[in-house]
Amino acid sequence: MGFPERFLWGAATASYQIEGAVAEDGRGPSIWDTFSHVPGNTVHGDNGDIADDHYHRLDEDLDLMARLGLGAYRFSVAWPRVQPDGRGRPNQAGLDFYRRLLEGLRRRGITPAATLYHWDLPQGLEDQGGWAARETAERFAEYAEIVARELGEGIGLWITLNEPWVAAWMGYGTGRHAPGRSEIGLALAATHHLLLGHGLAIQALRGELGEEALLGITLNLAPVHAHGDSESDRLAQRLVDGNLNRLFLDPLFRGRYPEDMVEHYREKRPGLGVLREGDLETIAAPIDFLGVNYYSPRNVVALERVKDGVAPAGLAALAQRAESRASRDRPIAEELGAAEVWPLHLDTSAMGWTIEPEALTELLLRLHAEYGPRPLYITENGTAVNDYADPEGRVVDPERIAYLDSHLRAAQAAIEQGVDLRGYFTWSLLDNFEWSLGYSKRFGLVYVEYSSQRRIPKASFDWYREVVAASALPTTGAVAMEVQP
Ligand code: IFM
Repeated sequence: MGFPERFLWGAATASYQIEGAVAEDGRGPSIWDTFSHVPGNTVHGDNGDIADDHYHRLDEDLDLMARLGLGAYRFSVAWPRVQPDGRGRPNQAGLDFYRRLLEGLRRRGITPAATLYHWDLPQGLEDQGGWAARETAERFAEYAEIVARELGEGIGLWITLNEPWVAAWMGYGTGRHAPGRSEIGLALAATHHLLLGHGLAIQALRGELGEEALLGITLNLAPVHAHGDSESDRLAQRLVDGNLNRLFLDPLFRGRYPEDMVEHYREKRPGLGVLREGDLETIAAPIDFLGVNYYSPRNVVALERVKDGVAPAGLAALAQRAESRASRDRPIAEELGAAEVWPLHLDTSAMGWTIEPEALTELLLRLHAEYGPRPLYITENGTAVNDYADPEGRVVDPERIAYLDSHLRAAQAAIEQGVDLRGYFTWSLLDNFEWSLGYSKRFGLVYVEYSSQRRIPKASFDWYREVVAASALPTTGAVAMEVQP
């Protein structure tokens, strides 16, 4: 199976998850430094102080990218390296790190895809209210302008925000992510200010880079499936879809918030009451592509159908599974009258997420039909596996190969039905700091032995290298894998 000509093959990472060097060259503290150092906030008390030590191992990691044959590399710029407390003059030593990265990519013929915000808000801005405050959106646009001016040349794709849903709803709604605040009214205000920050940043980037630059945003999106056809199941499905998908897609592409969401959250303060005249026009400014992060769909029933923690037949509910996402997202779903469930016949990843590749086709077709047609990139897709280095020092991960293979076939099915999908970035190049789950979950094509920082390319690395080289999947469908002795 072939992919369109010039299809961009990539891998993705994010600053706080890999860089380490948190106090070097003038970097200021971010909300994740603060949050991860509070006991109880992360598994094993892990933090990003060292992470993959990528800051000091840049050349080695660039060589891995070249060995993989990547066409593009998606990374994020750490705002607190560029502006240590989120405002004012840029820190040249911090920018120099990204200059070295960009130069290394250029020499290896790899297109940089830069994300401006992947959750490491300067702590100084959080102290002034963070994303719940309008000022943060304005500061973000200034930071975007600095990055465009100082690093702009040679960046192929610009992504303003990564997964604003997670930043707003996990950071300000459930408190399971930094900054650890937990009020739905704040999550709504953060949603609006993140989107406003995106719109203002698009203006700043356009002004600095001109019409040629390719500008977009990355959302975490997923089909939401109702398991049951009662009116209350369907309502639960609509509201969870509204919160996860439409609350972001509608303002970006239709210039308005969905009516059912406005209605449902009317009583929450400050909520969407922070909206001012002209904001929606700013948010809906034209962009060149949408970045889609997809891992797994959501399966829901009406909350009232989960009795004493037990879900209807064929499904499991939270009490029957102690899975990470369930417990982290639960307050959001419950407030919407929904319970997340797991169809028992489906495989799950080491994250406890169901593996349903056909939902990726469904998602891409929906975006094309309801919010497009427009150029799309899958800016993240991948899976966590309980990887380990065997006694011979190899890491063999057939589960990851099967996941990537099936999801790339699902992407291909969408392309064949007319979706303008232009590229695919797997998450992730390297095992890394998985936020509140610390180093307990491994998503990389490259295994990182944290005690020594040794990198071991996994079997999936070799498999992906061949896919990238051929710009095609193996024809058999079965995953053939030879392990080199
Ligand atoms: O590790 C994260 C990433 O930072 C954002 N998208 C999902 C990944 C896996 O949970």
